[in-house]
Amino acid sequence: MKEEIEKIKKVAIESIEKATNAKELEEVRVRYLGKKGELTAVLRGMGNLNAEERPIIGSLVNVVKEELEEKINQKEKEYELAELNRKLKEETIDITLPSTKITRGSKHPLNRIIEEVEDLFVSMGYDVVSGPELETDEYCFERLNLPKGHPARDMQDSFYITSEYLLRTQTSAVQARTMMANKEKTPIRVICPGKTYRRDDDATHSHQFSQVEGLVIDKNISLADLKGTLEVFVRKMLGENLELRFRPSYFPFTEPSYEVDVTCFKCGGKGCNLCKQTGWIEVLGSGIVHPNVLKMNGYDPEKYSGFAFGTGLDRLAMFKYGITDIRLLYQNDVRFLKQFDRCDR
Ligand code: 2NM
Repeated sequence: MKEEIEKIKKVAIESIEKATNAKELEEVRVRYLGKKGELTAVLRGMGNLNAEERPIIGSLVNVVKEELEEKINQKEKEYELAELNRKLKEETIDITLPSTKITRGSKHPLNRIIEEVEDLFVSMGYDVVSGPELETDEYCFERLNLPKGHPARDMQDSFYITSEYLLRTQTSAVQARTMMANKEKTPIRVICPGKTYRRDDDATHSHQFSQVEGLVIDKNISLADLKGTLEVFVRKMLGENLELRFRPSYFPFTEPSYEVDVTCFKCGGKGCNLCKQTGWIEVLGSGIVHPNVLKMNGYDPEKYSGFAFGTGLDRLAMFKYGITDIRLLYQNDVRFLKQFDRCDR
């Protein structure tokens, strides 16, 4: 019996050593230590032994079992370690390699300007409103005191779609819509930024350009309100120390009307090529809303008054960022756009 056990042990150890993978090792485990295994069979056959031999053989089988188990476990660990080493070797990544660059877009200079203007006016209690780019003759001209036959309505200067519809030539149409929608509700404080269209195309004019117009209507609105507002606007956008000059002008929708000049921010007013030696640069149109405009859009000019202003956002962006050709703002050439990647705002 003893020899039989020693023989099983010897063969088992050989099988363990010969096993080349986890599957073979498992087969060895089942064959010798499993429920139907060879050593288990020896334990079962112990019924034939006498009382003296029984504990000796029993403990021998158990010792052999433990020994084999340990050997199998050890070999199993070796496999695991080898597998781990294989994986570590195969799956290494070179963390010193340069990473794939994520190319990031940048905010368009015009959108920077629009957001800056919006933030400023919202901080002064204005709403930002928008309207259709395809406008009717009625809102683009008629309700803004530009009757039929007015030179600004010339077919040569605008993109007419039909005799009634055209691409808006200025955003004032949105303000006429705002007045009509509110009908004597006051105050109205709005700015309307947006795209506008005219038949023009050179280094300083694009067929599509961007404007912002502002409108305030309330009781007792005066020129002083207009001046103060535009001073804040111009100084916040172009420089705190700049002076404004209000030059009498003419717009059909305002009376009186002013063009607003600002101290040349390049030469400080001394005269240079940018200001054509005048020391001033024209930046805004403005005025007191014409009584006809108030009347036509639902406000009694005896009770209410208002001011309005408008400016080109393209020109503002060009001044601010030193852009010399307006068309660059609309060509979306990444070599141009990339340069605004690191602007502080
Ligand atoms: C400008 C200049 C002057 C203006 C007028 C109006 C409205 F709706 F009240 F009639 N909106 N915008 C206005 C006035 C626009 O742009 C150069």
